Amino acid sequence: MADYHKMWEGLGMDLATHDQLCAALPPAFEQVFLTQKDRPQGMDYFNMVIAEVHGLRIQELLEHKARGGKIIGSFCIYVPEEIVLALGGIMVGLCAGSEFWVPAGEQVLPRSLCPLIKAGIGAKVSRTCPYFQSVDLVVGENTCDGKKKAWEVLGDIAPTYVMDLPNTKSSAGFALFRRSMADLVAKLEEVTGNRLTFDGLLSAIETVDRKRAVLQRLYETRKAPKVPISGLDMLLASQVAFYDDADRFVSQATALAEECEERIKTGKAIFPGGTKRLLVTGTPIVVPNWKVHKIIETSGAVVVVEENCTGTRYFESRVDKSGASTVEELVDAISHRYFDRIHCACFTPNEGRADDVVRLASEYGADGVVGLNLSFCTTYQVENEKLRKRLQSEGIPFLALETDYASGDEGQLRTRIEAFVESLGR
Ligand code: BJ8
Repeated sequence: MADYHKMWEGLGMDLATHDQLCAALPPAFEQVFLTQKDRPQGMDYFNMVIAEVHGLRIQELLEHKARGGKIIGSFCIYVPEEIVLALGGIMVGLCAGSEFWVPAGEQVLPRSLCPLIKAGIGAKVSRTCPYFQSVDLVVGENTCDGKKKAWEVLGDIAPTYVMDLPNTKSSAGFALFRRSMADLVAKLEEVTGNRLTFDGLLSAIETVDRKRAVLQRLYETRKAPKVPISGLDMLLASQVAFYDDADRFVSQATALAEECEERIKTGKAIFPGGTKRLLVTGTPIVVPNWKVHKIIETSGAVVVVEENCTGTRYFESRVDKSGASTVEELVDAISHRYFDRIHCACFTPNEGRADDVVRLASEYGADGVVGLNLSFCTTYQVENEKLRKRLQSEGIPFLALETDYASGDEGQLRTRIEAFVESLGR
């Protein structure tokens, strides 16, 4: 990697602490990913993206800013990237999957909080995330209690806007969501200095749809009896989708999908016959959190699908723009896509998620379901009970796990996962 210290210094980063983070990532990546056998060649691109995660992409974002473009950060898939793109902005998912940032987060937040929130805020507090240092605005959202209160803390140290979200999927809930969408459009128009146009928004919808379509195409290959790509590699590709250039991502992911499809034709499998197939559902798995996938895939099983916000919830549905002839109608269509089709446990009730888990388990031929939730995520933990009952009624084995980003519980997780996988063979 080139020397980016000057760029990082210009972003006001804590260089000494950031150097420690940069030193820790390559060996962790090597141990998790490069020890896998028969990885598709198309993964080389994604390896490179991670190697350059704080370098090349940041340089591109800064070039975009130098041309007058804005960078918008987000922590949730309810924040519509189509609108950011249509206004000449670039949206980046502010990765909050590293234990490295948790202690800094705990300086300003309670310890008994979800690690995703602590790491997210900790990345800003410690000034060690060049994405956070580059953003012109963070769009937070009123989803879980932890996040909605954390935005108040973040607002003191970073430009923050909070999207108000309802918590029921009712018509009143949709009306609130649609109003919030209009408010967000106004805010983003103010920040970017641009106005939404019909053609601009249509083109942005098509760009984001292409990204979602290629993720769907990649996921489809995991339905094959001989899985052509590991869950770990697919997880990495999905994580990269949240901050890579959209067109480049589509072209690289398309090449990877073609390679996986070719593997299916030739019957090339990367796991031995009889490997158990698991669906993982629950809270988002953001970069560089690869912990549980690694344990699963070294415990006699393969992850074939993720029902979460870094998996199917992100890409399964498209914006139905048919019949729209005005900007307002396109924003209506976007609002429906997000509100109707994303089933987050912050909503009550949230039956759509259990329906999706059952459907996906069947489509992907899963032998069992792992409910993987981050510690202190109350909404998803509570929802586990209804999910467990539903899966039991469908005859689908279920294992509920709760964990954070630290490595201390890896042995215990492995014991439970191995026992679960073994039970699937009976
Ligand atoms: S749409 S899942 S991305 S809110 S931060 S809820 S893990 S306690 S991230 Fe989410 Fe949007 Fe919903 Fe998806 Fe729990 Fe942690 Fe809260 Fe979390």
